[in-house]
Amino acid sequence: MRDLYSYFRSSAAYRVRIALGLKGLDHRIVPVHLLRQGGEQHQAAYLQRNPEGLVPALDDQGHVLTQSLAIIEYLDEVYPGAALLPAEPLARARVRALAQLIACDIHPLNNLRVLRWLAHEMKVDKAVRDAWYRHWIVTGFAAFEAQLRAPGTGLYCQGDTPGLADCCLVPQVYNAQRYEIDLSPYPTLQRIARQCDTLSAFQAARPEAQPDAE
Ligand SMILES: N[C@@H](CCC(=O)N[C@@H](CS)C(=O)NCC(=O)O)C(=O)O
Repeated sequence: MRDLYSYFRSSAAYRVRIALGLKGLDHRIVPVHLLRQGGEQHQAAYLQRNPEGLVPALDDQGHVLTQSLAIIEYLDEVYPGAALLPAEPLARARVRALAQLIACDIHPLNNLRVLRWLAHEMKVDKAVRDAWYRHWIVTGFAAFEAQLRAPGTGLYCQGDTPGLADCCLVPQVYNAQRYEIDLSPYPTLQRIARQCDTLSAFQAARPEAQPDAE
């Protein structure tokens, strides 16, 4: 039994949904509503699984894992099938750097709890919060696009098979599109995201395909 604690719009959970699909691993989605009743991620039952009060968490045969990148690397190490990280150390480091550019340097600045802190504690109005959100995406995407100009890039972020960096890129592009960010300055990033969207693992992981989609 494998349960993924997920919210349809969570980009960190979206990364893991893609990885599960690419590995061909059966799983059940357990929705955690991030907004309802002050956020189900803060309820005691969920905090036992992830004391950070963030999704995703993966229960893999009774072992509870947190942090999307750690979960994806675990799945890659434990289960056969499509490799999500290349074997060669320099290529592996490049994939991790691309993944972390998004997961560590863009996403946390735009997370729900940060936006809420800006709104409620700092009294920042919506227009300024939206400008903040867009700023960190365009700053990160400019660097990501520059990194993609390296020889390692192929059909996907690294070579011609999808992997960890693509698992991170596609959900971040989804967020950028929700905020109507112009992606034309990032042609390689856009091309790779479109390529990913042709694959069933990416299609099945999309927010609108989730059981808790609204
Ligand atoms: N570094 C964590 C980030 C997890 C995270 O920030 N999840 C967001 C959704 S994408 C969340 O649960 N937010 C709830 C909140 O901010 O209250 C990971 O990669 O798993």
